[in-house]
Amino acid sequence: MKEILLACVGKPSAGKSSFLNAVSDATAKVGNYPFTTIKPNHGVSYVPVECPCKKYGKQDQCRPRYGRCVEGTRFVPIQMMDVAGLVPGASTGLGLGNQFLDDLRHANALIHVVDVSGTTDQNGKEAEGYDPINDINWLRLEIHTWITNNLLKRWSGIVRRHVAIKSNVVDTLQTQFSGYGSVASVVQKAMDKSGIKTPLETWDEETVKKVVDNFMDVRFPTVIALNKIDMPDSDKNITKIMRKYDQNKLVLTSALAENFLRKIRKQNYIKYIDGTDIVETKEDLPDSDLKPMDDKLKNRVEKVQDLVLFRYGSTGVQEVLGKAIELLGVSPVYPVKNVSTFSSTNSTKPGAFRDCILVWPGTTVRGFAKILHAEIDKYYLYAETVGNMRLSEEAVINNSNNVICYRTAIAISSKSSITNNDTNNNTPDKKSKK
Ligand SMILES: Nc1nc2c(ncn2[C@@H]2O[C@H](COP(=O)(O)OP(=O)(O)O)[C@@H](O)[C@H]2O)c(=O)[nH]1
Ligand SMILES: [Mg+2]
Repeated sequence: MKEILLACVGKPSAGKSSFLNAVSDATAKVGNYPFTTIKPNHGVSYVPVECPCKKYGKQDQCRPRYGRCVEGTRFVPIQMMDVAGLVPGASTGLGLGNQFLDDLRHANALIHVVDVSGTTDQNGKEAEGYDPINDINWLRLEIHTWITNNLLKRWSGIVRRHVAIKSNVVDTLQTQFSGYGSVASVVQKAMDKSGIKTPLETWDEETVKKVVDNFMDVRFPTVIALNKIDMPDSDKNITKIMRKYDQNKLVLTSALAENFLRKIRKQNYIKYIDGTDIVETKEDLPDSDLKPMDDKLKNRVEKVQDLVLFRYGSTGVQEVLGKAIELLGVSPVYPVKNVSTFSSTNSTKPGAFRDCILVWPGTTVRGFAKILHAEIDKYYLYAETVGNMRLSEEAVINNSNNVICYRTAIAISSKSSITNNDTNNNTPDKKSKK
């Protein structure tokens, strides 16, 4: 499938590369100075979703083709991008300028990594008592200015054409916004949200800005990761920000703590369960094969526990991805060839719930057939879910019908399954238009 792409944005030294390291396999370069990562860096991460293997007692047989499943929590691959070098003034060419903004066009959602410690200024230079609220504001403003300027530059031409061809507002705007990976339904939502009813040819600059504001909300859902919560001054900044912003979009993180825990877990000093505050050492598990730690390392672990794990419950990095998926509204679907064994083949070969695909909200049973394979759509007979219950073609896929088996008029070779079909249309760009 075409993976979901999340873009990590934020000022230099906010902790983007560290965050990416903490959630992915790719090794983004880490450094304490601006522009470490000149080229946008793509990596793979895994988002946790509920796997039906638990509900149906198939945990032992659950064999994800991609990602993994840990006791009923399925980790589904998504793509992450490091958008480095975004500084105030980027929309007018400062820093590495528009190049970074252009990268955003491919992202489904943004993760704004904010240094909540107040120890770096808006350019990532060392500072004291800097207010991170500035960063939340200027970054949004840069993206806003970038989109607005692109629009205003051509405004008179846009209006002339709009009037000449008697177009409607959504179509006219969609023509302009398609470059940002938008579709008509996104523009429609943005217009509904903005409540603007006046004809486009009468809009002033303020109205255009309002439209862009709403477009941004719909097109680029953003999770704000308040990073560096382990640092001394973070507390008071967190309280301030929590009061001011939608808490539903805020997550507290320490990328540093997560990377540290992962590192010493790999070195076999601790057992650590991602996304929790559970860290066990040789002292906790004397019979385990864990290595004993010296006092220095012990102290560091205790510090991470005191400053991060016990105070906030986890390092927060997993939660950021979960939140992004939640904001996008995507949900997992599990196509199977047998609704009793949940296997992907018609044989009795073990291996349940091999495939898991994230789909956009509103995806129907028939729509998903198309996403899986053109031939399944072409030779479609019917679809069924657990208990051999038939599903209507128009049924919207949800948590209770997301294990789906398709019956087709001819056998569709398992070789031509979803897994090697990259040309499917499971992107928001092709979402059904209103
Ligand atoms: N204390 C602390 N430092 C962090 C954290 N995350 C990143 N850093 C440090 O901040 C600096 C910049 O991090 P980096 O990931 O290179 O930032 P980027 O420029 O946004 O990619 C490095 O020295 C990191 O070790 C964190 O959660 N806590
Ligand atoms: Mg970086």
